[in-house]
Amino acid sequence: MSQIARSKDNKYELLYFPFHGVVTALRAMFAISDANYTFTHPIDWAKEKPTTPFGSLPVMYETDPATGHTLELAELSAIESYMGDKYGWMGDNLWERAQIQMYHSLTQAVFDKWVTTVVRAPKENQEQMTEIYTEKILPEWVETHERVLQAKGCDGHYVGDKFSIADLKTATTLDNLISISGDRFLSREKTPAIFAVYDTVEKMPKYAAWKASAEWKAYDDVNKKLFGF
Ligand SMILES: N[C@@H](CCC(=O)N[C@@H](CS)C(=O)NCC(=O)O)C(=O)O
Repeated sequence: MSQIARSKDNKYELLYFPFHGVVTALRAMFAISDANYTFTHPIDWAKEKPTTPFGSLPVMYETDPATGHTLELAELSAIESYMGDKYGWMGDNLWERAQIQMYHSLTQAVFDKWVTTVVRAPKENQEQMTEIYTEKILPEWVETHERVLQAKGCDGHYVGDKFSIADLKTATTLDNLISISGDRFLSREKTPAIFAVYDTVEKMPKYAAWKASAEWKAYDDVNKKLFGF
């Protein structure tokens, strides 16, 4: 199995629903890599659910074309770190890797909290939960990340001078956070260091091409229809 995981010629399939959901950064990882990949979607989720490792998506399948053996990996963070390790987006040493995971985890958490506190709240509680999110949870993330990135010198990266999965997670999540709160907390004037990360990622040619693609736009349209952003 670890032999298969080491190969760079493998074919990847990323199974997830036909919207961005939680995989905006993960899909971008495939798009900016040179991996041979396809994005697939469940046809009948109720039937397919029990066939996945933990009854949820995303799931990544990685096949060695030489042997036909397939590895199956679930859990968003595990897949993102795995791709990050494969493609060199986890820093240059153990400590950098840990720092990258720390910032990546903080940003994944601020998105997950939106889903758990607001999106999944009963209709009658939604206004109150939105207020808790925008008054407390989101400003805390903004303050922490702007402070950390300012201290580092506003250079467009969380760790070292290289692109990492922490940079990508913030860049992709920022679009959602701005949809939620407008420019109340996040703007080029108020949070220049966070925007330096955003701009650095947006300028990556393969990322920009992916974000401009019809495939990305199709996921975006469904996302907007279902979740409003
Ligand atoms: N812990 C999982 C959670 C993923 C998750 O929440 N997936 C949702 C879609 S965003 C899902 O599969 N929902 C369908 C279901 O639970 O039946 C991860 O990090 O990958």
